[in-house]
Amino acid sequence: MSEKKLLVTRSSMPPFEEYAEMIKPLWESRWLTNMGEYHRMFEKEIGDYLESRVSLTVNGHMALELAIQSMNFPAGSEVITTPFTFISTTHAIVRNGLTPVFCDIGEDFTIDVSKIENLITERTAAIVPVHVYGNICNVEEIERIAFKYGLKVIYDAAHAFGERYHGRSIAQYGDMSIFSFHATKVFHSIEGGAVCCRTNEQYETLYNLKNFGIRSEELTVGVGANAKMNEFQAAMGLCNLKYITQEIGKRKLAVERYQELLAGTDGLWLNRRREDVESNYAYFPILFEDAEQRDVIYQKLREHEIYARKYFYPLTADAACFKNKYRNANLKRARYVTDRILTLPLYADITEEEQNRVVSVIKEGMAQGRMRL
Ligand code: T4K
Repeated sequence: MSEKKLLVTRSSMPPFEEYAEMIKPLWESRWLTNMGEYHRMFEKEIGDYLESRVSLTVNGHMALELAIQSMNFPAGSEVITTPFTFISTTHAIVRNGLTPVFCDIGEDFTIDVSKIENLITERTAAIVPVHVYGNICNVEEIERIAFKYGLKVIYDAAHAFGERYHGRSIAQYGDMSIFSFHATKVFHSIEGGAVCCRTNEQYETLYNLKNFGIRSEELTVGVGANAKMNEFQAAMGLCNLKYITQEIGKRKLAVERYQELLAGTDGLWLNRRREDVESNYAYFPILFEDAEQRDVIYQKLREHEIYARKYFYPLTADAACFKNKYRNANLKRARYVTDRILTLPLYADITEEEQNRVVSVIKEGMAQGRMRL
């Protein structure tokens, strides 16, 4: 088939000349990393945008791993989290020597807050919820539970860049929130991430953890990793930040168009967006009533060079490296969703023709009913 490949997403790029201009001085200064000028500028600008004190990191995963590490939980502590996420969330917990306790998800694909309290033991130290697809968790209820039991909350907000809930930046929730600026995200710095800190002390701890604990040539105050963002990343972030409103606006139109085209399709549910959330339109997941049909249509789309993705299948609790290793609650809804979910191609400059192509394969497949793979 000679159709053009449609991938699940496509990085947005700033005008080439703008980035080229931006990185030119680096050939002169030869200062490429280790908290250079662009790092300082980007940390400030992104902090202003997110309305939070921000510590930049090399990627979103290290942001989460170091945010958790900065809390100094006793080894073996339990962390209540969602299994319906990218594998990074669970890895960040496990790589800190902590035990993930998987909680089921609700209708909106985020952690089911009504199931959290039953999972709390004397070893529970924290909750790591995920604003999956940019769907905002029930932050009020999570805050209430955390306060009642003295738990920390670290939000994996990798998908939620730029979102606001009741007018307040989503970066401000929990004890910390982390973002990913990966090339596939609504906003990116090639690779990159950020930890949103509440206090100066948190910010300084993060600084040590991402910079070997080094404070000066002769002073190393603690054990740390190397998770610094470099100047090329920061320059890309600064360029892309100028276009973020435009980027989100274009995605909104594309999402609304998918919604119109797919509304009312028998056997399909679309992601519901809340009125009280200013969305970033990060992903376009669709949920099939019939699990087999999801797999058939996934395959059909591929035959038409359309690479929708099963974000997120399998559940992280069922990843080969974690299966049967941890105490799992009843993950009934999460298992239902993971077997039926598909995220469609979505990016700022997706064309109407491309969207039509995606929708027509899906509708044809749905009309034919179950087919053999
Ligand atoms: N927490 C959550 C909830 C996350 O979703 C993620 C990352 C993290 C934490 C960790 O953040 P980072 O450390 O990654 O900053 C992709 C991304 O690599 C990953 O960042 C993202 N979540 C995850 C949901 O998606 P893959 O394995 O699906 O990527 P890949 O290489 O298959 O790319 C997907 C599509 O994106 C490609 O088909 C085309 C497009 N693409 C990809 C790349 C690499 C581009 O357009 N440009 C590119 O440079 O994980």
